[in-house]
Amino acid sequence: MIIVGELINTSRKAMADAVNRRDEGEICAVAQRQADSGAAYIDVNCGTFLEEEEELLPWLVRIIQEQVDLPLCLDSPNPKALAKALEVHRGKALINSISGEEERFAQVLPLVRESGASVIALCMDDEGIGEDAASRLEAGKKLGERLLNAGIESERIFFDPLLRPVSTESEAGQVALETIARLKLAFPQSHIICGLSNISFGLPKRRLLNRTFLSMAVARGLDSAILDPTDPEIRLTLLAAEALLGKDEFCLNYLNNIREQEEN
Ligand code: THG
Repeated sequence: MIIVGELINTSRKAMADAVNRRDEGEICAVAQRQADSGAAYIDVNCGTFLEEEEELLPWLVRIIQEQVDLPLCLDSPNPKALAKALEVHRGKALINSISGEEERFAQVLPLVRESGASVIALCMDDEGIGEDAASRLEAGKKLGERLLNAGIESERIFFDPLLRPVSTESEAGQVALETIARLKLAFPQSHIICGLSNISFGLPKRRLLNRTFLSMAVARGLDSAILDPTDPEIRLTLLAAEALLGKDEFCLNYLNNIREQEEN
């Protein structure tokens, strides 16, 4: 499972405050905790700062990569902010994101090509986000084919079925699960990712909903997620799901982790 740490996002009040104070110590500590918890990428999103995003995103990339030796998931719909962040990013980033929207596709594709980064491909286009799995899959397929035709290798593409809150869209979980299964068949070499915590907006016991959905999604082929890696329950759920689905030979990873816990 490729884990992307979600905590450096200014939609979270604590992070908005830290960025406002330009509190490098606090921001880097949050990055370090996620790295220590097994994140492969650290998501960086300062989208709530709108006007300042083009300055702030590269600043965050610089200070975080001085602290942790990990690639970052550059989370912005603004191609200029992405370009400036890529200029200072070390290693191969994960660009979050491209979509089938014509303007966005045209502006983000050159960044993917020139940087050699991987990219999150949102299953949507100028028609918006489809209501059912068939329309999400269609948008995802078209986008995937355009990326492959542009020379982006399958392994660099992370499809995102787009997870919506079940509090306002009861079918959102089901639609995403079906889309994941069908994306997996259509693009077996690519990755499938989702922003896990979206599912539980507006409901109590969000972590319960997040980790329950995670195990269902892993069963359908999800192999990457933007989530809070510092939540110990979510890590255990992932270990259990992978063992139960035959993704952990002889359950070795499960056994080793449980033993480690018992020793502590
Ligand atoms: N797909 C892609 N990228 C994404 C998302 C996605 N990036 C953003 C988001 N969705 C994933 N990241 C988060 C980060 C935080 C939360 C949800 C998703 C979250 N935060 C609490 C809140 O806003 O209520 C935090 C409260 C707080 O601490 O203040 O839920 O789907 N490609």
